[in-house]
Amino acid sequence: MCSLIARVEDGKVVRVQGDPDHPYTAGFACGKVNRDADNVNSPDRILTPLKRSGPKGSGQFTPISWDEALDEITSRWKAIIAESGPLALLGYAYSAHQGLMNRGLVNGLFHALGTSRLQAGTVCDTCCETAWDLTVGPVGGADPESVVHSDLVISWGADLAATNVHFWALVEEQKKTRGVPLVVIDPRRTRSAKAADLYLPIKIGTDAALALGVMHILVRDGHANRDYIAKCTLGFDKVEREILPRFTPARVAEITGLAVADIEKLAAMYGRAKAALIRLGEGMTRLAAGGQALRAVALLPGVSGHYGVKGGGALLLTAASCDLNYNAVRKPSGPATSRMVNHLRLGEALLTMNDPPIRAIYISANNPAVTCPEVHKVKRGLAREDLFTVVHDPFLTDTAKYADIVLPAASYLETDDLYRAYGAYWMQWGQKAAEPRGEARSNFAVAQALARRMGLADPIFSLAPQDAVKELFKGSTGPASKADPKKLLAGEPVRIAHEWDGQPFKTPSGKLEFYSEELAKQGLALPDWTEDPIEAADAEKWPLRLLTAPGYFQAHTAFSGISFLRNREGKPFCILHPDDAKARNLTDGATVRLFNDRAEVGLVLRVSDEIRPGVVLVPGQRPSSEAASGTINMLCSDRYTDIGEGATYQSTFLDVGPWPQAQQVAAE
Ligand SMILES: Nc1nc2c(c(=O)[nH]1)N[C@H]1C(S)=C(S)[C@@H](COP(=O)(O)OP(=O)(O)OC[C@H]3O[C@@H](n4cnc5c(=O)[nH]c(N)nc54)[C@H](O)[C@@H]3O)O[C@H]1N2
Ligand SMILES: Nc1nc2c(c(=O)[nH]1)N[C@H]1C(S)=C(S)[C@@H](COP(=O)(O)OP(=O)(O)OC[C@H]3O[C@@H](n4cnc5c(=O)[nH]c(N)nc54)[C@H](O)[C@@H]3O)O[C@H]1N2
Ligand SMILES: [Mo]
Repeated sequence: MCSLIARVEDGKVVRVQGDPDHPYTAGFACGKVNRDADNVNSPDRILTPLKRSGPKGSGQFTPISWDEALDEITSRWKAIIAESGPLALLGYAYSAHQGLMNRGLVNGLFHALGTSRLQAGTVCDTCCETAWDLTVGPVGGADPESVVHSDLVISWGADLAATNVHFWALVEEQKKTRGVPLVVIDPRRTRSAKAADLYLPIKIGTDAALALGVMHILVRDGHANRDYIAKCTLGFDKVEREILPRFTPARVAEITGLAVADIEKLAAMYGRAKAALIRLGEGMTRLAAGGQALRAVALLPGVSGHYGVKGGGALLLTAASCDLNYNAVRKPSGPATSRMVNHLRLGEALLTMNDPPIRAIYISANNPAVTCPEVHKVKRGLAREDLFTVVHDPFLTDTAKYADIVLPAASYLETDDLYRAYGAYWMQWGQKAAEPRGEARSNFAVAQALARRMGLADPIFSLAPQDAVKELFKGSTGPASKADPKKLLAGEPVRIAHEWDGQPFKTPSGKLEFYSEELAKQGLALPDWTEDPIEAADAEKWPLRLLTAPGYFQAHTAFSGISFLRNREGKPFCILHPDDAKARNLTDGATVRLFNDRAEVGLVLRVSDEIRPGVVLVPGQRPSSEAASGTINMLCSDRYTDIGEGATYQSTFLDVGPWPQAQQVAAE
């Protein structure tokens, strides 16, 4: 999203700052991006291709040339394809900080080769996105800039001050200048929550119950917008009859851990508002019933009719509204369908997939040895002697340590790309600010080099980025298609919001779907909240539940090459409520052991009442070398969410105790 200015001296990026001329981001860049010069210049950058010279995972490598690296990769791939077919290859490429071209063309390479395909993003947003698509349709939500018309803002499971800073600035301005109230619904008293007029410290995984409770009260108090419901929604009558009677304020209070008075207050504020804007976060969907949670909240503005009012409605993502010709880059050629590998089940795929087994993997812009659930399975898979692994990354990550060949990646400041925000309606061409350090190469360049050596003739693999980007606009529709290529390539930001005419619905019925034919097939026809039986059984066994939230000074592991930010974030830590710490005789600052049936990890303890008792918060995911021991995803299962086959980090139950080796670690 951010529009940035990079200062370059003698070919070296010396400073990155926000571009004051951008209409939305307006000169602001967050504390992480402000340090991106340190990321580009980090002493930890890999500067040449590397070949493994020790056991897998040991991190022992010797430098080789690009020609040697590319020759080895393509000769191995050709041999594997000849013996086992292209499905034995897996391209496992994700997003990091890249735009549409650097991310897209790596996928394009594997699409054209006809390999096994990555069902990408299940680690992140497929649950919330699929739930949104099945409810509202594959369309963008409310424009965050419409908040200037809102009379109530609800941040529902999003820590805006951390993950949506530009919108946060606008929200704060509305609060200050127009007195627009802010409600925050989050199990953690986040920085955003501290600024709220009403903060609801909801129990993890109970948002559907709260949303249905608010609907119950709206109906009870005559605040349901019957005209809007009749005109623009499908199946509300069934919800009203079969579901809402069960969600009385008293029962919702019991489920959510909130006070009846607070639930009533939220419903009254929402019922009175003329244009309430709900900013939906992804955090609440990373658990077993995450899809139903997202869906219930996304339905709320249908009951009040706020979807039809400028400044009202709900926003999860904006990306779906940008109708570029993505296939030009992502799917230049190759079979229409192929074998799929779920992003979050990498370990499972590497260990058990057959006919053919995965014999080669190419990992790019992703650090699954830290960020995937069942991390130990991922590592066991990557340790397979018969697996040929290539990792393309600017850093020697936990994952790269398992590679046979490591390729040095350029950062976003060292490559041309087209960036489209997913939380606002803007896109922009970001030109290369400096040449890549050492011998680093962009994803785009490496995909092209590999494609040529593999004999792929698609023109996209020989176009310069400035020409390739034009392919994205061929046959595109909507506001993005109207961008003037000259201005775009000159770096002018392009606004891609559609003309506002109420929230569009692109479901099968063309309406907001309270009842979903598609979801009926899996027994989820209507929004509902029920206790998940596996979670309930785990909760019997383990006293604490895991809450994950973003690291304030880290984003996953991508900024771990910046020592300033590493230090600001502190050593990998967990947070326990004072009551839980006391009951276990644990004190602030001690190294503690987090454990369940799956594994144990060692983190520093912080004691704070920013969470409820019964919860252990572990912000971010940190490289194993930074913690006393391990990474948090060793404790998380690779079970799927109810909708969208997403990750369920927060369906993790565990306990915390003293770290037996604490003294030893301190001595070291
Ligand atoms: N417990 C828990 N686990 C989670 C989450 C959670 O909330 N809790 N969140 C999940 C979510 S939302 C996500 S998106 C995933 C993120 O998971 P990952 O995508 O694995 O995230 P990063 O650690 O940022 O890894 C990105 C890698 O890309 C590299 N990189 C940066 N720029 C470039 C480039 O231009 N080219 C190449 N080739 N590489 C580059 C970085 O150095 C880094 O190693 O984690 C998921 N894991
Ligand atoms: N600083 C920083 N910024 C980031 C990232 C980062 O790691 N660090 N990651 C980036 C990525 S890849 C993504 S996908 C986005 C995600 O950004 P968001 O969509 O904002 O999602 P999360 O940050 O995962 O979670 C948001 C909030 O949900 C809360 N939450 C957890 N469980 C529940 C629940 O059951 N109910 C409710 N109501 N709330 C709950 C958490 O406490 C957290 O405050 O952020 C991006 N921005
Ligand atoms: Mo994400």
